[in-house]
Amino acid sequence: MTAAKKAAGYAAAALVEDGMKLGLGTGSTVAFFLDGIAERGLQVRGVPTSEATATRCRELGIELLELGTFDRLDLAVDGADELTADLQLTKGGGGALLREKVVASHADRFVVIATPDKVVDRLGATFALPIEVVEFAVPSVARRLVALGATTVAARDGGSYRTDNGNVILDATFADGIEDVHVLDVELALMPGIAEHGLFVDMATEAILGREDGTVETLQLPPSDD
Ligand code: DER
Repeated sequence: MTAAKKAAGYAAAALVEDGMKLGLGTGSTVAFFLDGIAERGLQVRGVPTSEATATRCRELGIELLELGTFDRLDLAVDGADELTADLQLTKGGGGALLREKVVASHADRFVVIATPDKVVDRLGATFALPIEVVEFAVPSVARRLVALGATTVAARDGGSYRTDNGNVILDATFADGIEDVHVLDVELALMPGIAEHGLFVDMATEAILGREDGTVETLQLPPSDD
């Protein structure tokens, strides 16, 4: 899978231009994106979505940018755990979903980098949906997730895992997949105790899928009916 991830990461790095303000995702595919930026010697600034990405940027000499110092980012690039052909995403396997969503929400262009095996018909059936929850509310949120149709709900690492924000992650599976991501997106957003959830609905503008032979395929949003 390494060559495929590298192909996707480097293809995304080719989209970067000098002077851009970037959103910098988290994960093993993004690691190649960061390498690609550094190899091109571009003068860019980026908001990291995790402590791990911030550390890697410092090592590579990529200048860091803080939230609140800009309105929009030119481009955000991040991985995904699952995606559908219409670019709805599940994210958070790496635990950074809250910062990833905040950063992506500022981007004019949000490019997902992944491998073709992550493309599914329905989200949430094969890879659990990660939900970041404040510790106090974990039992409450877990019960409510089951009431919303989750088949299994498990606190990551038996409840010992903490995000960069100090919260717990509940991983929820949906045996038949999530029927309507727009509905669940709103239900989770309104549930007290959830800090953020890993459904990224109508956020990605394109996806670059890397293959083991080094080639890539780009998925674009289907034309809208309007
Ligand atoms: O959103 C996430 O947390 C995902 O894990 C994602 O970034 C994918 O990481 P990967 O490139 O290591 O598979």
